[in-house]
Amino acid sequence: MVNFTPEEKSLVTSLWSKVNVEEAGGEALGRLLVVYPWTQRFFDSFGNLSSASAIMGNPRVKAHGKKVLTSFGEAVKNMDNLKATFSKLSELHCDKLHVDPENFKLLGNVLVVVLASHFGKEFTPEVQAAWQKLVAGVANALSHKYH
Ligand code: HNI
Repeated sequence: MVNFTPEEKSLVTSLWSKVNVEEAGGEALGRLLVVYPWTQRFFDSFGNLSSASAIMGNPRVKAHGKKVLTSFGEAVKNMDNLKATFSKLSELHCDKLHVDPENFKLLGNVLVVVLASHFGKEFTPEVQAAWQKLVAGVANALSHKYH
């Protein structure tokens, strides 16, 4: 169970208000598929994933990345309540999609890398620490219903 201080919450929400969800979401999912190629197996219906540039330019990767990061936005709004917020999605990823929960951690770390590259100096160590805590909390919440 993760607890966030008021300072951490404000660092997370103020950065989030400046995130371009479409761009960052597509980039995060695309990079996940490039950096950890075994994650491609969940998306074999998405068409051409044959190279880094094919993946990064794939419109279905972009659209799904936007969907995932939009959903991640629920975490920012519900930082005190991550388990309940992601309980239905945890069931879906476990029972229907069979996604190994280790992948939630990988995506969280890739998202942090994307935010660092988008925000540069603004992504201070304190901001990173708050975000790492959030992505770990989301990964944990999404893993919660696994059995
Ligand atoms: Ni994920 C579908 C949210 C990580 C594989 N995923 C969704 C949907 C949401 C979502 C929302 C759409 C649900 C629906 O249709 O009702 N996924 C999230 C979130 C995270 C996450 C918030 C982590 C932050 N998903 C991952 C990871 C993988 C993954 C790490 C695999 C590597 N997700 C999927 C797959 C689908 C999916 C596969 C179905 C895609 C499709 O439409 O065919």
